Amino acid sequence: MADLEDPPVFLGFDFSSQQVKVAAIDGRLDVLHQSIVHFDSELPEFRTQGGVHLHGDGLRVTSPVLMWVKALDLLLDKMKTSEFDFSRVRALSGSGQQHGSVYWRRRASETLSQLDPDQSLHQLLQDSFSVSDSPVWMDSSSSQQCQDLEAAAGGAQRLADITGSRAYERFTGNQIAKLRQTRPEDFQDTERISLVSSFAASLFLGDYAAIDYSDGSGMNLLDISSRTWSEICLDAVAPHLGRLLGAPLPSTSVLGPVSSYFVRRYGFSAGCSVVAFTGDNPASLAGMRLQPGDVSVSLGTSDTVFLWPQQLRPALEGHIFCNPVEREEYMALLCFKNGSLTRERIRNQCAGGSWEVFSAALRDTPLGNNGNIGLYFDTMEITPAAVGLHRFDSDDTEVSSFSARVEVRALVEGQFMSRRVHAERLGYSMRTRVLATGGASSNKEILQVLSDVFNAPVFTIDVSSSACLGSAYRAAHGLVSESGVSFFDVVKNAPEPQLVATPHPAAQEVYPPMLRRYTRLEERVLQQRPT
Ligand code: ADP
Ligand code: XUL
Repeated sequence: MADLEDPPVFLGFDFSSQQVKVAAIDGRLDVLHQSIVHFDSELPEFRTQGGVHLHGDGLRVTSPVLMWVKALDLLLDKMKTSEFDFSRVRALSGSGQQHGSVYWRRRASETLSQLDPDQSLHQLLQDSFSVSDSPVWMDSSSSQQCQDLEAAAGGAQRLADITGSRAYERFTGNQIAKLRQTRPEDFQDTERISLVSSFAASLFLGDYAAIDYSDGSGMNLLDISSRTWSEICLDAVAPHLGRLLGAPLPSTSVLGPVSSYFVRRYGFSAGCSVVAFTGDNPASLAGMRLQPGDVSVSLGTSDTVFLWPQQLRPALEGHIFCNPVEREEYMALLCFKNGSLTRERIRNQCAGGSWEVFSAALRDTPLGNNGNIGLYFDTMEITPAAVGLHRFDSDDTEVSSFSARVEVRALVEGQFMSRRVHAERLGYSMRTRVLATGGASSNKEILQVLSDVFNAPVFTIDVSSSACLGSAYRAAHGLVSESGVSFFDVVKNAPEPQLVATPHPAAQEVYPPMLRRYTRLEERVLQQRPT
C-alpha cells in the first residue's frame, strides 16, 4: 500500500488501432513502467489483421469491441504480474483511435456500475453492446450519409465552418447515421454511444464517460466554436441523438473516481481520479508538447500531421479540432490512411520483410530518387481521395514498376512529399522543427527522408507511444487545471525531444522542384478513374 508520503504516479492508456498500451509516470514525469497488448498476436481468437476486420467490399472496416475489453484485462494483469503498485496512481487518463464508435445496449449502465471484482471485464460485459463490431476510422462506407449531412448543413464549407471538417466517411456522425439506417433494431436497442476514448474511460469510471471536446471534434457533430453539439447536425443524423451522446466536456475535466471494481481487483486507491480520455492524435499533441508553430508527423497505423494553428480557418481539406490542452485553442490535423501498413507491404515485397533491408535501400539511393516518384494508395486514401499505385519516371511518364530499392525510396519520399504539400495547404510554413512520433519513428533512415523532404530538423521523444505519454501528462494536468495551472507548467520539466536527423545540404535544391512535380502528378492521379 502507498502511504501519503509516496510520490504520486499517473497512468496514460492508449487504445489504438493495433494494440492497447499503458505508460506510468511519476511526479517528475519520468516513465516508470510501460506495457502493451497486441491484438493480432495476443488475442488471436478475434481473428483481426492489423486490429481490424475488413468486410467484403473493402469499404466497411470494424473491430470487435470485446477485443478492446479483453485487451484491457490482459494489460492490467500484465501490470499486476510485474508488481506494478496501483495504489500510488493519483489519476489516470487515456486516448483512443479517433472516430470509432461503441454502442452500449440498454441496461449496460447498470452492469457497468456493479462490476464483480472476481470476474474479468470481458466476462462481465459480454452482453453489454448492441453492436459487437464497432466501425473504426479505416471505414469508408458512409459516402451517402456524408452527402446527406453536407446537404442538411448547407454545403461542405458550411459544415466545415460549424464542425471543423467537411463530411468524412470515418467521422462518427456519418457512421451513426449509417448504422441507424442499416441496423435499425440494434440502434433501437442502444442506450448510449461512446467514442473509443470515452468507451475506455467508461470502463474505468463504472459509468458512461463524457465525450471530450477534442475527440468530439472528429464526429462532424460538434460546433467547435460554441463547444456544444450542433442541433442541425444532430437532427440530420438521428432523432434524440443528444441524449445518446451525453453532453460533451472539456478535455481537461476530472470525470470522477475510478470504479470500486479497480480498487478491489487491482488495488487502485479509491481516490484515484479519471480524467477525460481523448483521441490518439490530440493525446499525441500533448505527449509531444506541441507549441504554436511546430509541426508533428505521426507515423503509426495511419500517418497524421498536426499543427497548432494561429487562426481558426476550417477548409475543405484537413480537420480542425478543439485543442486538448488549452481550452480556447485549436489543433489542425491531416490524416493519411496509407501509412505503416503500406510501408510494411513494400518492406515485405521489396526488402524480404526486414526493416534493416528497407532502411539500407533508403541509405543506398540518392535524395530525389533520380527523379522517380511514386504514389502508393493501397486503399482509398483520405488525403487526397485517391486509390491505386502510380509510378512516374523523371519525365513524368507513368511506368509499371521500379526496382526494389527505387520502390522503397519512391514510397517514403512520396509519402513525405504528400505530407508536406498538404500541410502547407493547411497553413504550415515554419521551418523550425518537425516532431516525429508513432511506430515508424524508431527508424532513423525513414526520419532522415522526413528531414530532407521537410528541409527541417526532426526531433523525437524516447517513449513507445506519445499518445500514452500525453495521456499520462493530461492525467497529471487534469488534477490541477481547475485551479488555473496550465498544461505547459505541469510538463515544463519533461525530457526535451531528441534531435534525430538534420536535412542534407542538397535537400533544399532537390526537393522544391520534386514537390512541384508531386503536386502536378497528384492532380493527374486524381483526374484518372480509380484503378
Ligand atoms: P498505432 O497506430 O496502432 O498506435 P504504432 O504507432 O505503434 O501503431 O505503429 C505501428 C507501426 O509501426 C507498425 O505497423 C509498423 O509498420 C511500424 N514500425 C515499427 N517498427 C518499425 C521500423 N523499425 N521501421 C518502420 N516502421 C516500423
Ligand atoms: C485521424 C484518424 C486516425 C485515427 C487512428 O483523423 O482517423 O489517425 O485516429 O490513429
